[in-house]
Amino acid sequence: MTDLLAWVDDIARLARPDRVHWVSGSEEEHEELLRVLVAEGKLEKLDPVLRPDSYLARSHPGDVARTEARTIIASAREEDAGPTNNWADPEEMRALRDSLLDGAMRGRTLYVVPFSLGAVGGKDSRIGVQITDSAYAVVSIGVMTRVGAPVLREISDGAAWVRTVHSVGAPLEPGQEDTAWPCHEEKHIIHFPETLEVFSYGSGYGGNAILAKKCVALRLASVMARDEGWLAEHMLLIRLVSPQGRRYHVAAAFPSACGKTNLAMLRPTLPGWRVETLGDDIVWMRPGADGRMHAMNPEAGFFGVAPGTGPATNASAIETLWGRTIFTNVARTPEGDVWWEGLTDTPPERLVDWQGRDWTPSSGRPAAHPNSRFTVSAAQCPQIAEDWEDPDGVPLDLILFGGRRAAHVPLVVEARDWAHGVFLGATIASERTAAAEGTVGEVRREPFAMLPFCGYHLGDYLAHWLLMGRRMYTDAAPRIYQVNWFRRGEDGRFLWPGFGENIRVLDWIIGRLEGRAGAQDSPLGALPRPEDLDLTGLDLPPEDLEELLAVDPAAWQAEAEGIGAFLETFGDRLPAELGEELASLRARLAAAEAPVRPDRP
Ligand code: GTP
Ligand code: SPV
Ligand code: MN
Repeated sequence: MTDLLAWVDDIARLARPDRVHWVSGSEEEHEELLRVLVAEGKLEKLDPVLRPDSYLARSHPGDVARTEARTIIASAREEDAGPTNNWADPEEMRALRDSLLDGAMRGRTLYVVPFSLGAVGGKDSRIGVQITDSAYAVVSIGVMTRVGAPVLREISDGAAWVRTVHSVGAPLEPGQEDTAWPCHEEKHIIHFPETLEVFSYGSGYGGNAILAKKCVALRLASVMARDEGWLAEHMLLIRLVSPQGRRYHVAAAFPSACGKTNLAMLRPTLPGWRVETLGDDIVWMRPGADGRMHAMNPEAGFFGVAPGTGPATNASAIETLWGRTIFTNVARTPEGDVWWEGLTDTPPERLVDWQGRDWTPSSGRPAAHPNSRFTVSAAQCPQIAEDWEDPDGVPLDLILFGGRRAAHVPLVVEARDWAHGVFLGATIASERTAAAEGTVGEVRREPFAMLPFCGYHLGDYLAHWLLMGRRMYTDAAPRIYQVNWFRRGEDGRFLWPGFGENIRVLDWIIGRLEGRAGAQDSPLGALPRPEDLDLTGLDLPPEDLEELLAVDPAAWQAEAEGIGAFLETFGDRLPAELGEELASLRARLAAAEAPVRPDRP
């Protein structure tokens, strides 16, 4: 506790805020912060009948997503950050931090936010403290994690904790008027993996500002997990209940804005199936004494993508957002409710867009920002599992890897074993989305959906995954599959209906686990023949289905080249098993002369 007091004192002396506020985590405090944010013009209160206790924030147009180019792993040795991370010298970064923090909080309040990832006191939970000068960040952290007095008690009882400092970098001179979204053009998201510290400067948005999320629960936690023998992953977590009442626990890694929240809240279209939500973005898992992998969601809320979320695609999310929600960068209706592309088929005639400008359907620009988000407590999800906060977590049966791929990658592929599954995870590629700055649509490798989130050398990370496989009994380890909901036809439309219909793929996978579903082999791994999928009631043209299940060896030879070039960047840190997996993929592709087409029924 004296450590904590001394640290807060040090930062306060440097940043020179007007006042220091220790966040208690009480409901009254949360309400008061929201009230102040409204009074300061930083949040707009939505209509209390249409959207009770809900708020809208509009960000600065230059601060709308994670800034990967400004995200740094400042490990002592450059090679420990690996080829996929930006590295900088930790001593230089400490000096930069001190110079940026100098007077950075003048005219503002310094909030001290103790947070717990996982239930407070849970055996696998982790504690951190975020210092921030953004009240918006404070209320967001309060939704996304467990915060306040109970966490402080853990710290005073001697629990270890990680130090994170966040400043929007916009001090106020006496008499200077504040802006609705203070931030700084210059942004730095700096991680110190050896000392488990984060310093974030200049941005108020999402993972740049809610440091418990990507900075701690993934980048720092992946380092802790490597050292302690567990895994910190960018995954959703669900319980799938079959028509026979059998329960399966499924984790799935898809890159940002590639379908985790949607799969986490799946409403199956096949009768008898049920999905219970456990988490939508981050999973911590560890091999247990029973030889199985045990998984838990360290978060307490959802920071979900708004566009595309509608009653037909994700009815559960829509119900979750009934009220008590903070929306950021969505559009507002004249009645004081929210709107975004995909919420309804036809847009309202008039809106105020995410930048506060008048908008009509003929404006020729989206009303909501493509990376607009909702922040809401997980407890509000109508299908949340009743034991979602259980610190023991759940035993994992299945792991899915996926990305957004318009071409080549089939709907689903089965891994032969753990090493092959790790190869599938390692070689996932995906079209870039608006969740981070960069060119939307460009295909890049996103191993394990962790490219921007692994806090150490990705080659070592792949070796760690292989090691975790050896920490489980072979028959008890989760089975691994690769999926792709985003295959497109030549005309650009999605070939697979997705969303609730994804249960048909899960049904096949569970059928494989239960030994009742058929498959055919392909150079990539086993995949279903058309007759192996339950397509009852689905109006899917046979030629689309054929395309979804086809493997084109020529295209895949080119893909294998790309995979080879990517894996080579890991040099001697690439585990030999993955080189062997690639060689065996190439051999299987060479042996398959004609395109592998599923046998027609
Ligand atoms: P992050 O919060 O950034 O990590 O994103 P996420 O992986 O949780 O993605 P999310 O579920 O929010 O989906 C992102 C976008 O993809 C939304 O616009 C969804 O409507 C869309 N989407 C999700 N699932 C599917 C699907 O099965 N098919 C299609 N076509 N689109 C989908
Ligand atoms: C993601 O980009 O994967 C997110 C949003 O979940 S953020 O928290 O901003 O990283
Ligand atoms: Mn995410």
